[in-house]
This record gives sequence, structure tokens and C-alpha cells, in this order.
Amino acid sequence: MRIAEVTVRRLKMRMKEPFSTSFGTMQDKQFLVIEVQDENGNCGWGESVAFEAPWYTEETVDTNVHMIHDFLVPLLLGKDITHPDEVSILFSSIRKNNMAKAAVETAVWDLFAKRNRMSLAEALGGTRKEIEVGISIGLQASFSELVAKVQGYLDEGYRRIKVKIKPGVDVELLRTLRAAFPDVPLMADANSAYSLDDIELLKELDAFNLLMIEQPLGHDDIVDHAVLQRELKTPICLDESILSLNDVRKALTLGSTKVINVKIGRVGGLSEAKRIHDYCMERGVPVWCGGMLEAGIGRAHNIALTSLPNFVYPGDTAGSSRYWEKDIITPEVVVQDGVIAVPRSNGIGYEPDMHAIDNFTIGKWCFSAVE
Ligand code: OSB
Ligand code: MG
Repeated sequence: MRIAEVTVRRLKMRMKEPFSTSFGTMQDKQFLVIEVQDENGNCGWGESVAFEAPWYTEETVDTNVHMIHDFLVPLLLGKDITHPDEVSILFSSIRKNNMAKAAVETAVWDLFAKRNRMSLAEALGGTRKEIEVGISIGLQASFSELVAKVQGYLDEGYRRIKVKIKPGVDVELLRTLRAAFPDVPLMADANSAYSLDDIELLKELDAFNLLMIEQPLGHDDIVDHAVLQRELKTPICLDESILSLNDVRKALTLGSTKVINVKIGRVGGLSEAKRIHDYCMERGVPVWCGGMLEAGIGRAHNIALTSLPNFVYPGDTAGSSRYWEKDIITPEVVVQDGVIAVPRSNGIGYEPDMHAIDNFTIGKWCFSAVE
């Protein structure tokens, strides 16, 4: 296939509720949607998960615009590609900027699947017909509000609860939740809010029978996490620290993590995400799919990826209506009895809703290959 045209749209959408973590609160979300077109007018869609500000990783919407406009689109336009894996090789001359790369690469994956008349899940080697889903709940104003939120999501069928913690809002929060929900699969995500100085406090969390604790220490650390893991019974799951398969290999070698949170954007695309999945599966290391408060296109890519067999824990990809008044795909992502049905139609299996996309678009750029 030849990539003849790339369209980049910048969207602005407001979430139904603010989402708070140890590093701040967000409600308005700006992000990029990428549309790639082949020589026959077939389209593939991708979504950048970079936020407006660099609090999760260093990338932002604006750095993604820069990388996509000035480096990635020029590398891709007019190129003949037989498999999407070639895109990550093409982009390997650019260091990091993984979310920018993934936004474009995932669009090529969708296009590839559509051209071959298969679902994206099938193209990736996915086997599950439905995926189990969990939910990630932001910091709340009070414990009682958090308990009510958890109860509401359990009633909706979500199969695993993840809560955010930060220094000062940790041991008592988890004690309260465990008392209210003794048997619920529960985990905590610190988004790098602690250091090894907090080791005694982190050891107290072993009392709450958590599935895992996600990224307690530095966003770029794998050494201190290894020290901490030796002191903890609870498995550590790395999120922010994992940017590549190489990072996974090193973290497992050091014993810094027992579970991997795979985010397509953070690792630079679906090809690398699949390589991480395969590597972990061979070694008996479970993985699960994280979320970045995606709109429908990013959500669809997560669903396809999660259909691979070693995604053994429910992920953070909740239903569209949890985040958005109106999503940008039809149908929207629906959770029923705690599962999402993996679409079987071609590509991502959801139709981009052009009316909704146009409504939310605040910037648009088109690039064509010169004939
Ligand atoms: O650490 O997993 C995280 C949201 C934004 C940035 C980082 C994280 C999260 C979440 C929410 O936990 C996941 C989601 O619901 O999409
Ligand atoms: Mg996380």
C-alpha cells in the first residue's frame, strides 16, 4: 500500500467529570486524530494519547504536532508499505516521541487491516471474542464519595477497580476500600508520587491484598523499583517507566516489576506493543492494557490489542459513556456485564463519526504525496 495522504485533526472534548491523579486534574482534553489514506482512497485512523501538558511523560499535543508535521509525515508520505511493522522501522531514525509515532502507526495498522478485509484484532493475532474490563477511578474529594463511585462501577459490571493514591491519601484510603469491598479485585496507581524514603509506608499496603501497585516510584526509574519489589509482597506493575521492549527486558532482568501495563502510545505503536506482549507471554509475565482517557479511536485500538491472549488482567479501557457525553465513533464502546465485545468488522471495527469529529475539531492539516 502507498500512503498517499495524511490528515491531522486537533480536537477538543470535555470529559463528563474531571480526572484527578497525584500530578493534577484534567477535564478538557485536546488530542490529535490521524487519518491516513492509500492510493485507492481507503482510510485508516489513529489517535494521539499525548496530553496538553507534559505531566505523564514529556510529550504534549504540541510536540506531537511538531513531530508529525516535520518528521513523521515526511518519512511516511508516498512510501510503499507491505506491513505496518515497517512503519516502526521507518520511524526508528527518530528518537522517542513514542506517542506521536503511535498516532500515525496505529492509523496504518487500521488501514492495513481494512485493505486485507480483517478486523484489527485479527490482524494483530488476537484470539479473544470479548475482553474483560476494569476501571481507573481518579482521586475523589472524600473517601465516602470514592466508596460510592466504586459501588456504582461494580453495579455496572466492571471487573477490577483501580484507584489513584498519593502521599497522604493512601493507607487509610485503601483500608476504607478494603473494609467496604473485601473481595473485589483492587489495585492502586501512584503515578510516580513516592520515593524509596517512603518504603515503610509502601510496605503497609501489603495488608490490603492488592492485585498490584502501579508505578509507585520515579517515572524514569527501574533501579529503585527493584529495591522496593524485594521488600514488597504486592507485585509492582510498571507504567511510566516502560517505553519499549528493551525497557521491559531490563526491568524484568532487574526484578523491578512483575506485571506490565502496556499502553500503545507510550511504547510507540501496536507493533512494539505486540512485541512486548509476545516477550512477556514467553516468560509467563502477565500484561494488561492501560488507558489514557482516550476518545473512541484510541479506545478501539486498545480493544483490538487486548484481544491478544496474554492480556490476562482486565484493562483500563472503560465504555465511552464513562468519559464522554458523545464519542467520535459509532457505535460507541459499550460495556455489558463487565466485558466489551471485540468488533469483527474490518479494521478498528467502529466507524469514525465525521459529524462529531468536525464538531470537536479546532485545527486541521492535510498532507499529500507529490505525484
Ligand atoms: O497512569 O494509567 C495512568 C489516565 C491518564 C494518565 C495516566 C493514567 C490514567 C488512568 C486512566 O489511570 C485510564 C483511563 O481510564 O483511560
Ligand atoms: Mg498508571
